[in-house]
Amino acid sequence: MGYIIVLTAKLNAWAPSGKLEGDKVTKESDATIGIIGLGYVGLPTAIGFHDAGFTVWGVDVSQRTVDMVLQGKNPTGDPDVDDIVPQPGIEKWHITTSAAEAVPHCDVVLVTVPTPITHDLKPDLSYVEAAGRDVFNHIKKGSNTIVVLESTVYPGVTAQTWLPIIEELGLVIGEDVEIAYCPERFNPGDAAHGVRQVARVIGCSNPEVGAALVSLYSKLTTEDVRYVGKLEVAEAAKVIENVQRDINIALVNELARIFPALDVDVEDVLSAAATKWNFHRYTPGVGVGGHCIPVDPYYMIQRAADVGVPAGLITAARAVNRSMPSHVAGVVTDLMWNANVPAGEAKVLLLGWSYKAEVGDPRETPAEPLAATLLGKNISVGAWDPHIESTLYPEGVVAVDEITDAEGYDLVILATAHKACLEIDWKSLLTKMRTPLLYDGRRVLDLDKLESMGWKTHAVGKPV
Ligand code: SAJ
Repeated sequence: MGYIIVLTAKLNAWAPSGKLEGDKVTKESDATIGIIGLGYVGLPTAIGFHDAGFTVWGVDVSQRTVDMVLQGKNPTGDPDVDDIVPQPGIEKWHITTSAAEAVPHCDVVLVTVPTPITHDLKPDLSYVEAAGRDVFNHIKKGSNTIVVLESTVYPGVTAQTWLPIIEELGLVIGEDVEIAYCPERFNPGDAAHGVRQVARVIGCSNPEVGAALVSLYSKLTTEDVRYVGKLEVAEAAKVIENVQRDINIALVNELARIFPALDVDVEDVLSAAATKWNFHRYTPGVGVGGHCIPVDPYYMIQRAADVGVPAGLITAARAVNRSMPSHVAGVVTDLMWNANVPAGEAKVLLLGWSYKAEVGDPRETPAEPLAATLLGKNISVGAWDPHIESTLYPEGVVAVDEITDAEGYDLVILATAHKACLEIDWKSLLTKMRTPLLYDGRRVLDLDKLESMGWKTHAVGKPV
């Protein structure tokens, strides 16, 4: 009976209705939410629940992150978080490096830790395991704390990773702890799709817990929140959302290699096709970066391999997108040789380094393999990105602190479509170029206007 009373207490704490019949819990009871991992996902989530009126305990292993958040500063690279970090001294906002301190206070603990891939492209679940162990180690017996994984994984990870730990620690599902999965689903650098504006799905083996979490997350976001059944359904939904995106981008990247050979600009073709009501428009580029799209497909590939089912399309899409940096490096090398740039003296300037516009995040950025391929051809590489700290560039890449310092280059590649990159003084840069070659790696520049200025313009998917 203890279980039902405890869970009812939690249901009631979040239920939009009032007191439950014959129950001592009132609507005003204040659920406390723990968030483990205060990165791009965790910190906005913690802030969102705090703004929704909950008491929040935020935990991060990084003392630097904890110190910055406690000072009201934003340790992530997402500018949308800059102005919303609660200021020192605010109520119901507790930030610590210690799960031991935080977890006993929490009714629900959300785990928002990285799920990267290893160097040999396998899922790395070490953060999920470590965070789970840290939480379960400090759960009070009989508390029926609900622990929710939000990180992107493949179907089965939550149960396979956490249930053995729960059993090892002698915890009882339904009395001490419940586990659930609710994928994070928002887009860094896109205020329109923050934690309070995106639809969510909840997976859990216990429908009552699923209902409680629907009620909880409905206080966080204005969009649809639904219980979708067992953990694996929600885990699969999130990973295939990003698999689909990777495949769609791979299609336009493959077309960006085919159509120039037919003397046709792929952008003209895509724009024409986009006049059809159900054609989904994507844009070819120097490559696909970030901590989601180029990573998540490997989780699905691994899971399919585990059960002996081929994932040829998903694998092929990854191969196409991973090949774009070297493809672009080959194209621009030929452009420089054809412009009689002396071998061994060529200098290339990358405009933008971050994996996508308006964020300062170098994770899996295609700029890195692009630069490495150019350096491997004995071509010097400089990079200017106002969103990236100069210390983050890999060895061999010259950090250009001010775009006005850039001179003597033979080719400029727009690698990231930051507004700041698009709006540089192109005339001034042109006067400092040794060879006026320009390559639009994101198909966002007005090439005709730049040609009229004196640039020799080229672009991904455009016939040379
Ligand atoms: N990219 C292209 N062509 C496109 C779109 C993107 O080359 O048409 C490249 C980008 O330059 C970047 C990479 O792909 O290097 C990923 O871009 P993204 O726009 O998908 O941005 P992400 O990685 O931040 O993806 C997030 C994801 N959100 C979550 O996982 C919760 C993704 O599911 C979203 O669809 C995406 O934001 C979004 O923009 O909606």
